[in-house]
Order: sequence, then structure tokens, then C-alpha cells
Amino acid sequence: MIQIMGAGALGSLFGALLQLSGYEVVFVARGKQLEALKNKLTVSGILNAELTVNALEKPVDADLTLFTVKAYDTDEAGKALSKVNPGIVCTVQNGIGVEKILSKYTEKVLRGVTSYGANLRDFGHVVYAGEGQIYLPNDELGKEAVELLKKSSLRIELVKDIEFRVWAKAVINSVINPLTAICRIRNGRIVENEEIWKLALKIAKEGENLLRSFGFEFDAVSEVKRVALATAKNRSSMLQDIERGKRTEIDYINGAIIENCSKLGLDCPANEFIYLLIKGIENEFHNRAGRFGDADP
Ligand code: KPL
Repeated sequence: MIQIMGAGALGSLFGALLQLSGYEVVFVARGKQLEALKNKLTVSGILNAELTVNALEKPVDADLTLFTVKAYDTDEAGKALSKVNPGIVCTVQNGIGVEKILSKYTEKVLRGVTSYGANLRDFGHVVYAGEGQIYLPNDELGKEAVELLKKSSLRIELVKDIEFRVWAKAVINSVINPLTAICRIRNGRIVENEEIWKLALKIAKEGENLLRSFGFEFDAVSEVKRVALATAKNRSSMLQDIERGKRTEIDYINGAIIENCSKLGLDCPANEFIYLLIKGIENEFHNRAGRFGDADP
């Protein structure tokens, strides 16, 4: 049995694709998303389907748990998983350091990266926006996961450079996510709007510099442009969070870049500026509502 821990946009999409491939799937969610999933899961976009799913509030034993909660919920969700036998826990979350948090609670942690695109149109309704890949490390656990998922339609590739891919994705997210969230624009506008692109270049080059000091060759500007144009119509996950008055993953993306730059004595003023802007917006939500709308997807 496959379990989706955090059946938001991406988790619901993966769960739907697995169930449609014949797997028994459990969807772990909360709040209004859980209530909606108990009724049905609707998928639209690249694929159109309506599924009756097994939606639960708490995790259960599984052969493999696909871990798709927001980065800042990793600790709480990890704790919940420690009470069951979740099998291989495969995280494909955005951000840096989530696998370290998960390792406190469960043994078989597998760090992956994904380029699949999904948005929640409404509670219980996911839009399949872009077919991508799931990259997993080419080690024993990665191979075990591929074996378990081999009957599924998910596109999975075993790679030797997972650490590089995790950081490369974080650098891409560090540019696209906060800029789209602050300017309230879709991903493609980052490249098309001359002024915003100038800011994007500054943030991208700081990330590239950090990766170079790790020994990774990465053309951040070209990659940000490629991903922003390939996902031009997407509203980034951070934009969706800000639009819903929710907390964002900024600490695990730009925050992690700033922390690592500081350890290595590298300057990253553009990251610091954009980080503080997003934290400031989050504070305003907090002040107005008294709390974040964390029960929402
Ligand atoms: O990963 C993403 C996100 O929105 O979090 C990108 C790649 C920017 C696609 O929207």
C-alpha cells in the first residue's frame, strides 16, 4: 500500500496517478481538504478523472509513504509517522534540510526531487498542470522505491547527483517563488517583465555563487528562465500560499541559501531583501488573522 502524507496539490496528483495505475492508496490530509477528499478527488488539466479515495487524518502502516507536506510541517508530520510503520518515506518537498528533520522520526528516508506541476483549484480538486519527473538517488533505497512503484505511470529516474538537483531546484525556487508571490504574477512574467527580470538575475547569481562554492557547476540564470517559461502559466506554490494568507516555505528556500552563504562568508543581499519582504507579508497575515490559515491546502 502507498500512502500520501500531505495530500495537497502535488500529493493528491501523485495519489490519483498511483490509484489510477491500480495501487491501493491512502491520502493523509487535514482540514477542509480532508473533508473534501472524503467525498471525492477531482483531477483536471492534463488528465480528467473523478476518484473515490481513502482519505484519513492520521497516517497508517504502508510499504511506501510519499511525503508531500509543506516544508514547515515536516517536524509535526514526521512525528505522526513515527507512530506507525510508514515503509520507505520518500520526500519530494521543496526546500533544503527536510530529510534531516524526517530522519529524526523514521529510518528509511529517501530524498527525491520532482518537476511535476499541480495546483489546487479548490479543496478536493487538483489541476494536473505539468508532466514532469521524480528523481531519486541511485542507491539501494532508491531502487527499492522504483521496484515498488514500477507499475505506476509516474515518471521516475534514478540519478547519481541528487544533492545537486535538490540545491538546483532550491535556487530556481528562490527566484521564481518569492518574486511571483510579491508581484502576484504567474511564473512566465518573471522573464517577460524587464524590471522583475533584473531582480531575478541578482537572486539567481547569488544562488549560482553558493552552488559553485559547493563544487556544483550550475547556470542559474538560464535554468530559471527555462523553468519559468516551461511553467509560464503556473502560479507558483508561494504565490498560492500568499493568496490564501498562508505561511510560505521561504525559510527552507531563501532562508537556507542565506544561512549557507553566511557560513561560507558569501554575500547575498538580494536573497536577504526578498526573504525579509516575504517574512514581512507573513507577519501581516499573522497580525490580521491572529494565526495562519494552516488548515487550508
Ligand atoms: O516548484 C515550483 C513551485 O511553484 O514551487 C516551480 C518550479 C516554481 C513551479 O511553479
